[in-house]
Amino acid sequence: MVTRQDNGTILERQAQKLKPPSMYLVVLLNDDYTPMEFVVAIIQEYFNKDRETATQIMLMVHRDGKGACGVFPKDIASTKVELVLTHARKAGHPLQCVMEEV
Ligand code: TYC
Repeated sequence: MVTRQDNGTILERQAQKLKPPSMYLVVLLNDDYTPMEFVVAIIQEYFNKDRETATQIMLMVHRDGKGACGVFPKDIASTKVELVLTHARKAGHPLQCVMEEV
């Protein structure tokens, strides 16, 4: 952004610094072993979806190989990925969950 002031260059740098933080999609990946019901429960618990929406997302992942559960700032996305993976491993399922910069 260019402004009509003597110190235009400085103002331009400030505008760049103030751009909003990147957002990240949290994405579930399909596999052949994790039970559908487990995935639905994960989506409800960690992404605050109702049962119907969670089922639709799970079926999309099952059909297309991957599906987004939500978009969050970096630290929140990262925490959700860790919580989902920890929950899945404790239950003995190979469910994969990743984050992608939007
Ligand atoms: N494909 C799995 C099955 O048939 C279900 C599944 C859905 C697994 C979504 C992972 O992220 C996933 N049991």
